[in-house]
Amino acid sequence: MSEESTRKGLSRRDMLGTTAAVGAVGAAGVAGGITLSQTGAITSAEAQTRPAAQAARPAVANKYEVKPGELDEYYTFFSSGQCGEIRVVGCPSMRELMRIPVFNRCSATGWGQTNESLKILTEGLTPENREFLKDKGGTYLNGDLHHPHLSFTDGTYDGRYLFANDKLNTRVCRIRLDVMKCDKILQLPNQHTVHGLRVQKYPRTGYVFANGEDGVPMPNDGLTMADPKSYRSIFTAVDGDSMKVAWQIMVDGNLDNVDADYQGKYAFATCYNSEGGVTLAEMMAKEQDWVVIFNLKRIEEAVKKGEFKEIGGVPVLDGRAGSPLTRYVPVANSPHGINTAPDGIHVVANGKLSPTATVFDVRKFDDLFDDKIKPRDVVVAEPELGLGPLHTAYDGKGNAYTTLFLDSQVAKWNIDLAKRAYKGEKVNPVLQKLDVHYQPGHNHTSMGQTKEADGKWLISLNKFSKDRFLNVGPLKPENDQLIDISGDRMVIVHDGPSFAEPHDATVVHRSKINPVNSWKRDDAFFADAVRQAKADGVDLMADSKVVRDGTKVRVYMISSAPAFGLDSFEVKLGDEVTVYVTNIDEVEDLTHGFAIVNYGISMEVAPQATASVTFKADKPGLYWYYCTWFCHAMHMEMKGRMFVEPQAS
Ligand code: CUK
Ligand code: CUA
Repeated sequence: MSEESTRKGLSRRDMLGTTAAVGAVGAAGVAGGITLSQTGAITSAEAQTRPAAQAARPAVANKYEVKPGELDEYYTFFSSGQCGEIRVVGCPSMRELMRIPVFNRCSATGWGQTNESLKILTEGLTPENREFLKDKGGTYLNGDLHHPHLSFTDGTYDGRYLFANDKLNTRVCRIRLDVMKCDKILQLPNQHTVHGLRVQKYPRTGYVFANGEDGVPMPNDGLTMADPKSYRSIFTAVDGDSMKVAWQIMVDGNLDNVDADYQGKYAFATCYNSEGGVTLAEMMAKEQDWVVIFNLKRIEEAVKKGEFKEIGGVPVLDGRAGSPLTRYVPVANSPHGINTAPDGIHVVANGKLSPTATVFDVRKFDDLFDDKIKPRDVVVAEPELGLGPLHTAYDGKGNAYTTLFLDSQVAKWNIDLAKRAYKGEKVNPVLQKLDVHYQPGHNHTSMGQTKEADGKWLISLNKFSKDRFLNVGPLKPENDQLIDISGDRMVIVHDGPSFAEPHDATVVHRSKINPVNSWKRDDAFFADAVRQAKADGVDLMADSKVVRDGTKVRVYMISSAPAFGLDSFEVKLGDEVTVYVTNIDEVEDLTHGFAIVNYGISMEVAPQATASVTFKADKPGLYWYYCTWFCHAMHMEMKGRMFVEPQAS
């Protein structure tokens, strides 16, 4: 079967008439071992060698050098895939500005160790997994963060939140953009993995849509697991304000990527496994899969009327074939990304195993749900773009940019020309193909996922960097290439290596984001610490003292460069110790850290924040604690001693 698919892939390439230098580079066995990837050589529709390409380079229209001290025009929020964090990168400099730990453990900030982060990492777990993790530290230590998307109001970013998925442990996170910290993590019941994640664009977010990629039995208790016919894939709408599941809906097939319209009426997802297969061969068997469209108003009404089953504590509706809540539109084999254009009308599903993209007109969806037209009648174009179309971005000027994974190219094409070609006119919608290096997955334009797409920058997130950077051994970085799209031709202006992996990104104009410089004392992030201090009669901003409560010891100290409020403190063997550090410095950028040597404790305390950590004092002796964040000329001296008395209390 996989040999057959290889032949299929190659014949598609031959059919397209591109020059395939097969196997020269890139026999990396991607796409789950399909040898299709062997076509991932340096090939070009422009048939250029690299020096020639440089000679033929059109003038760059955009300024892309950001001099020392100058600020970038855009924030780029990169997911980090299997690293489990968010990375904030400036565009166009592509300088990394910050990392926001989410599903990973972070040595620098103590994310995954501080009480404040552990609360966020544990409170949203499902009951079964809370039980499962009971003796494993209470939470997962890893994740696979694919899709970072900002909250919308009225079709554009409102600067409140960023949402992202964890494909590994079926979670959705929310990041507050005022402090650039994660404040909520929700694990979805009934569902197995969250892959595609997008948000409601209108009137606001609103819903966060989360695709369950793989089907499992419901309930997944081991009693019926051998029969794939009992597996169900689930689509979830999370309420982005409360971070609770609003509703779930069961579908046929599986769910890959998702997007929503600009009218607040529909969400739509690609399905590459309409077969319900459990092996590669089975999943690729049919020539056609589909896009499933969700009618949000009808779903909300059905929830109101009680037309659901409550499973795992949430309402689950049935959206399988024949349901009034969904429609299934057939598209060519194994579609992947689905992207709504800034015109608010067109939606593109990218073919992956088909060299085409399928363009829908959302204005036709009402008629489809009223059964006035047939599913395929919502399709208005199906341009042939090249091999392995995965994701599409837009410039707001009617053009689309689709990544071609197998061809290692970006295809620029015009939506209107594609529609005319679909109607039979002899026009070629493809305007340019640009080599990228190599094997692009997602791509993103500046503001391109909003109605304010500005057509200035395109970032291609390439899965392979191969020879583009100094060799760092068998494990190589990926390559995010910055492309100037402001002129008629796309021009690559920057290569940016990044470690596993720049999976997806959102490029946001800086005017949309307004982070603070220091924490507000009434912030919910450390409200528990404030509450406990109050109960102990401690003023967190002024007092440094030890409060004993049986075998529980609470150590409160302020930090003010270059000293902690306590030069030492004493506990007894076996005590449960909680250290609360409050950074009373108000100076911008003056972060302290608190770490205890050989106790494995380390955390960040940003200006005006309180951070806390709880541990068992189960090792007697003297342990120095010190400040990990360089804060002062006397930073090395910012330390103290923890005495753990050998006699238990
Ligand atoms: S999916 Cu990976 S390239 Cu997770 Cu966004 Cu398309
Ligand atoms: Cu405080 Cu270094």
